[in-house]
Amino acid sequence: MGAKSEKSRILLTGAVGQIGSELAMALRARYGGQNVVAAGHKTEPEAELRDSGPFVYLDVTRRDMIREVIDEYRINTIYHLAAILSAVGEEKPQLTWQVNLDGLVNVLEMAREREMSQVFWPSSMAVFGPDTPKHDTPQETILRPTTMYGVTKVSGELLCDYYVDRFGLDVRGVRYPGIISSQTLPGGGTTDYAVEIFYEALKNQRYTCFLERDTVLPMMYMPDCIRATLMLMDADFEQLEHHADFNLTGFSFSPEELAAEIRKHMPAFEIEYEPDYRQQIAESWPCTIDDSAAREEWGWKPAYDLSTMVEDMLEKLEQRMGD
Ligand code: AKB
Repeated sequence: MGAKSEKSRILLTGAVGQIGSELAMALRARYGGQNVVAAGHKTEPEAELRDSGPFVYLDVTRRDMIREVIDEYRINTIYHLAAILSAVGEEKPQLTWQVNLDGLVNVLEMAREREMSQVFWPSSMAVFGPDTPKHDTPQETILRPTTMYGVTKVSGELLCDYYVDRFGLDVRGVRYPGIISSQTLPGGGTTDYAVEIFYEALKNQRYTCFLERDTVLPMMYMPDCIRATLMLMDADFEQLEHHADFNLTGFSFSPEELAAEIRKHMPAFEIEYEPDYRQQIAESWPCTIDDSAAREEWGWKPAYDLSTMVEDMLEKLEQRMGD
């Protein structure tokens, strides 16, 4: 199970999103553009994504549509990233359930029906809630989230484990922390401030943050996020004790600490704080995470810390915004 003896023919849902757009290019570099079908829902793909391999429009709540794409492109591996994130999830809880969970059931069922060799599905640190220990949050701990997004992620983890145990499907996933990236803006999450701040710093030298100054959250820089995802997919399935619920982290910081790091490069940068409903979501999540299961089972180790991430983000965004 999970052995890559056959050629990978991959379907990536959520390919226009923050992680999907970069994962698509990484997968295409690895497996060849024609072997990675990028699927988006409503948003138009960037030219790089559209021109480097097949692109399809896909509603993951429609199982028949997923089946058609799988059959047309002879897909044997699915990276299922399409989801509604935490902040939008509180505005549209029913839709979040439909997209996040009905979508996942559809993907798992299709993977079972068409005998996929692997499925990747991302969980999130949003599985944790106010009752979970906040520091060094363990792998096995209390999972009682207070957001609909978190509810779908806990349910999704259980569902993935069920498909592993009951049907022998190779399903893998990590609990992503907040992801910081320079290519595609995140949409609808609580950790989005950590990306927006860079754009505003470069454009206006100031940023109004929707979280309190001292709200510490676990984060990760995109190159580490992509590397972790591919490392987990490369791991020997038989050696894995966990499957779709690996704790994962890069480094943790507060808005105030991030602003101070940016100020080292841009001394005039200013930040002010106007917390909104996302503050409550952030407060229900951990400050730091223990990802030793990922380190032990598949060798995870992040490469970036706060200062190297900030340096790289500013360099990449300055380049892109100057183009
Ligand atoms: C969000 O903020 O909703 C996401 C997440 C932590 O999964 N970035």
